[in-house]
Amino acid sequence: MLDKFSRSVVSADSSGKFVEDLAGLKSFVADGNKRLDAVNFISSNASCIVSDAVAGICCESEGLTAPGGGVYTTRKMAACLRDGDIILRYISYAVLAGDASVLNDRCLNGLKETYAALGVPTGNAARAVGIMKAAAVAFVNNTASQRKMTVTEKPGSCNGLAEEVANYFDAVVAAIS
Ligand SMILES: CCC1=C(C)/C(=C/C2=NC(=C\c3[nH]c(/C=C4\NC(=O)[C@H](C)[C@H]4CC)c(C)c3CCC(=O)O)/C(CCC(=O)O)=C2C)NC1=O
Repeated sequence: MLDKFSRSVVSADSSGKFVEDLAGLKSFVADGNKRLDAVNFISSNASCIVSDAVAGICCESEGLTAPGGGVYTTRKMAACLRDGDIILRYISYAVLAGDASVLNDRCLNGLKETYAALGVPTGNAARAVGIMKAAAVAFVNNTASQRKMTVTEKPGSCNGLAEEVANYFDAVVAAIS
């Protein structure tokens, strides 16, 4: 697993250079509190984010809860909610580290094959990830209408971080599609 610092060292070493991305590392440090707040905001709303996404796909695709559907039986529904939780948790690790390697190596590696083997509908799974993305981005930007946090930062100051978070969700969709 790499974080923003170890990633810089590994890539400098592989080309035999000193670390050059010092400006990038400096802003990573400077934005540390924003990053911690973003992780806190995502993780403290995790069950809401996940259950809303799974409820969303069930409303949109009624076949999912019908006999033979992807979440038919409480066992499968529980597995689906758990997967949403796992994915969100690994994304929160990536946000903390400022690097996607923990998400890629420990969560996404082989997930597409697992879903194919079990017949988990990846289109619906990708849609659930998309709904989680919209919610998480709203939390990071502090625009979630019902759950605003009191922060000293100006509105929009977490745009860059929200974009990074969005990219992690996009990576999940790409990995299972
Ligand atoms: C380390 C990280 C990690 C990941 C990523 C992981 C995923 C994961 N999801 C699984 C199953 C599953 N995943 C789902 C998920 C869904 N079904 C749907 O229709 C929805 C679209 C979707 C929810 C959004 C379901 C229903 C199963 C059970 C499938 C079955 O057994 O038939 C399984 C098979 C074993 C099990 O049932 O526990 C794995 C390994 N496990 C891990 O340990």
